[in-house]
Amino acid sequence: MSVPSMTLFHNPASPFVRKVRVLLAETGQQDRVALQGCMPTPVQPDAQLVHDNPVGKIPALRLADGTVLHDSRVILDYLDYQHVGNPLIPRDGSARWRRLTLASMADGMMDAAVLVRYETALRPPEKHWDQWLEEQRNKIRRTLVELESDAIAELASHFDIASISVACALGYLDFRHPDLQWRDANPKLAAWCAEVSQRPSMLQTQPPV
Ligand code: 99T
Repeated sequence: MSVPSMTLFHNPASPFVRKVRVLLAETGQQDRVALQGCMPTPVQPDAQLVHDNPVGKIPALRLADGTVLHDSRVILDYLDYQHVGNPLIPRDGSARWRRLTLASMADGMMDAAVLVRYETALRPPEKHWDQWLEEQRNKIRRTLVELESDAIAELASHFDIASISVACALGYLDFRHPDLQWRDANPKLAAWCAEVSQRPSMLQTQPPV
């Protein structure tokens, strides 16, 4: 076991942080990172985090030399260069752009799902903007439909940046938005999710119950 040389600002509820932790586990780098808990929200920034990341979002990763990396996409890219196994982000060719685009679809679902969470959990009910909420949910629904119809075989082919990102997005929907019942319209995605959720990296990083 090595002494951690990096610090990850994290919260177990965050699907963006979970992507980082899954990649660390999948590439055998968990021991290199110490976890520093924080719970920033758009209305309650974390002072220490804001010092390191002016945008005030997690994940942020402080390296041994004090450099701070963010956001999750940058951190994943960095960490994927820090191990000797097969890269989890293809380095070039069409695979790179396709896998990153699938990952971006997952990030888009996470963004929409987190915004819905903030609107419903942090804003007084009388101020909720129903049309805005519904269109955020529609972003998620449309993306799920495309993954279900076009991307299952690609996701199932290997567990990399694309699969990690989609798995973490689906885990977040289960955690914060079970009311969306995303499995009903997406049975192939549901079956794939059930399988990859059993990976040690996914089990170790499950959001709190
Ligand atoms: O918006 C804020 O001020 C604080 N929010 C965050 O730090 C969220 C935590 S998820 N992180 C992001 O939105 C990161 C997005 C960025 N593009 C990335 O890293 O990829 C918390 C979810 C929850 O508590 O339910």
